[in-house]
Amino acid sequence: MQGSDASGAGLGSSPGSRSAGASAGPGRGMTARWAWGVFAVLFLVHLLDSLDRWLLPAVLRPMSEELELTDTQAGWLATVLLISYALWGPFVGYLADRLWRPRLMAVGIAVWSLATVGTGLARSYGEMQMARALVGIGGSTFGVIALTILMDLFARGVRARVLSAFYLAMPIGAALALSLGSAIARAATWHTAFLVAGAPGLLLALVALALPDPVRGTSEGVDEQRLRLHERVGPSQEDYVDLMVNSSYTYSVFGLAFSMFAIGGLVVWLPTFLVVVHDMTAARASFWLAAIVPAAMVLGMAIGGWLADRYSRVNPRALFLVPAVAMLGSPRCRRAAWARRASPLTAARVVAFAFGRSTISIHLVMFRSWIKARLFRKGESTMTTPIRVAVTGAGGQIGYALLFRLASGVVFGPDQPVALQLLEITPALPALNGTLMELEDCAFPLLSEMKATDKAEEAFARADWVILVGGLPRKDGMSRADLIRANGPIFTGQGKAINDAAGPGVRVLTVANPCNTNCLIARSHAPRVPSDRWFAMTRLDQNRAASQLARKAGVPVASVKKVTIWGNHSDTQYPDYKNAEIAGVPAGSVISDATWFTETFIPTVAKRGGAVIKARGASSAASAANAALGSVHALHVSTPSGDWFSAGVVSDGSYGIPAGLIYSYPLVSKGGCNWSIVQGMHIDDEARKRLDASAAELISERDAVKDLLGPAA
Ligand code: NAX
Repeated sequence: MQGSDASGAGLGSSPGSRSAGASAGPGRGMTARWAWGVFAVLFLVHLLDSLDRWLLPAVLRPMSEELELTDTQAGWLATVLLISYALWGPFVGYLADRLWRPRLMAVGIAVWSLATVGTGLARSYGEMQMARALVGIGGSTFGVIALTILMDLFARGVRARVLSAFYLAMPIGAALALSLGSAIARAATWHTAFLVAGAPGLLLALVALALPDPVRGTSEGVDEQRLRLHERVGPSQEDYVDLMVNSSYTYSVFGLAFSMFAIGGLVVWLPTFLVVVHDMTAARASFWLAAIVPAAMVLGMAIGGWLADRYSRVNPRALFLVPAVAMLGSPRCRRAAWARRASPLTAARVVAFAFGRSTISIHLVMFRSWIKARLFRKGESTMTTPIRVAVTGAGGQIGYALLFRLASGVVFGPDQPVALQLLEITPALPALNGTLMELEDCAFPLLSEMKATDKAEEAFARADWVILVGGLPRKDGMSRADLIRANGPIFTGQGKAINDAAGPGVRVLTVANPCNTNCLIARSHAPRVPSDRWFAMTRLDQNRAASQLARKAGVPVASVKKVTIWGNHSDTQYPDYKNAEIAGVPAGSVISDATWFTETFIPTVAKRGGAVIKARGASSAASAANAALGSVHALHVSTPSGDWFSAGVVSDGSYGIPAGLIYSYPLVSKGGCNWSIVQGMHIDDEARKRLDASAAELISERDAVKDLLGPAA
């Protein structure tokens, strides 16, 4: 677990850190210790909840015999509980959105504990049904509220693991019910077992009364003041309608409902089944179940949580796929267990059931994240989960030109809050703090949070975008080889930090030069970030090329489309004028001077950076910042039809370029960074030579930094 995430205190602060609003965390003055304290109480209550659920099946036979219940009547005792649980759930949700949740939860725990004691005191089937219905109501109150509290306490990146840990209470409770519960029932009576199980719950209800109530949604990283406002406003009817028409949500709910349908029957009848069908004694059945069920559940939960956390970084659908695979595997194991009538082999059945059960926690992580994001987007515009953008070298000249526009909303749109996580070397932090002050003074409504730090892991924590600007700029007279050796080492550490700390869907844009090779180095140290998430900036060259073409043709720059920069962000790049269009026709038809392209256009674009340095005494800054923001925006939105844009990406071998190089191609995006390389472009012999020359340069740069490349190279 990453420290700050796991702490529940969200993005922590460091000596060099400063926050414009509250950082992601439980809010209401809660610390990480409180978060884990609350977790411990909820875990214990959950354990008791599970113990009580398994106690009924553990003592079902002696109870049925004493009360002379038919199997149907015995089954109804569980059904009554589930019906009251399901019917009460929506009311609890409504109340939990409005009241102090720990108090509401304490009432629920008290009701169910008293009802458990009541089950032990029941003398008739009617009394027993009444007690079980109350257990359902109390359990539902706890179940609904506990999850909402946990998800407010712990950030998205660790939730699957926190929930998996929370659900570990289930196997322990089940084991206690099956072993101790049935032993008490055999040594004394089943009544005593319920009396013993109910009593500790009353004590825990008192403890729950003292728990703090975290601000709702705070772990999503939105400013606490805004969240409080949202708490007051509450969800609208439109939010619920949105939820209902969301297929991910509805499929998940149906999936859960069906899994509960299967599991409900199993839980009630498994001990009886072993006794009646497999001719086991009650003690032997309890022994096997008490050993196998918890082991299988622990295994399932640990593996399920781990797998989902791990693979959701690569593919967010893993949160669905892991439970789906587990559920699909379950019936096969079940059939195997039924076919072999040897009792220990029932383990296979139980393992399958437990594994499927464990994956419920993963469903829940996903629902909650989605619901929160949805509700906040629908509330007021500033309620949306912010996009976390980490910028390195934020105190430099490009950084200064970039941050204000980023915070203003031009990149991600007018409804999308942004959180800035800025990295600088330690000596540059004081100046960067001045920039933070200025950002604060701009009062950008979409800037939900910002911090500056000299620690890469902190800057990249949960980042959705990382813009790597930090590094030495090329000085007049500095060779490219000098620059490569000077900047390359920065990207080994930053690549590792991205790998370890960034969000699951992180995208990385490398601006610092040599940007293609720096991108290659960083990527080689971040094996968990897929290859389609890495970009090197050639947008500035694209913009320069478009401006040159527009100026030569005497048209507005907006008329110039389909400008491609092929290859390296260096003198060997090929600004492709042959496939470019001016006002919808090939650029070559509008500009008839063929020698201008080769003798003026290509060298001007390729050497523009050097010309700016000569003229200004410093490298391009505002135009570079503009290009960086343009690159991110182009990937974030859909590319307008009839156009494309350029960026260095990991070559897949398209256009004969060696796979794995960071090579600039023409790209189109479908939005949400879902991009592809434009295929089928005409490349004549002259263009071919230029494409290959740039690829050769990139290969030699790669060779020059071989010692800096990591495991994913
Ligand atoms: P500045 O020197 O103004 O800023 C660079 C900043 O990076 C400094 O504040 C420095 O303290 C910081 N820094 C250095 N090492 C760092 C590290 N290890 N971690 C975090 N921060 C670190 O340069 P600036 O003009 O902003 O240029 C930044 C980079 O962009 C340079 O490498 C430059 O070559 C590159 N450029 C890339 C362009 C492109 O089209 N891809 C064009 C413009 C620019 O030349």
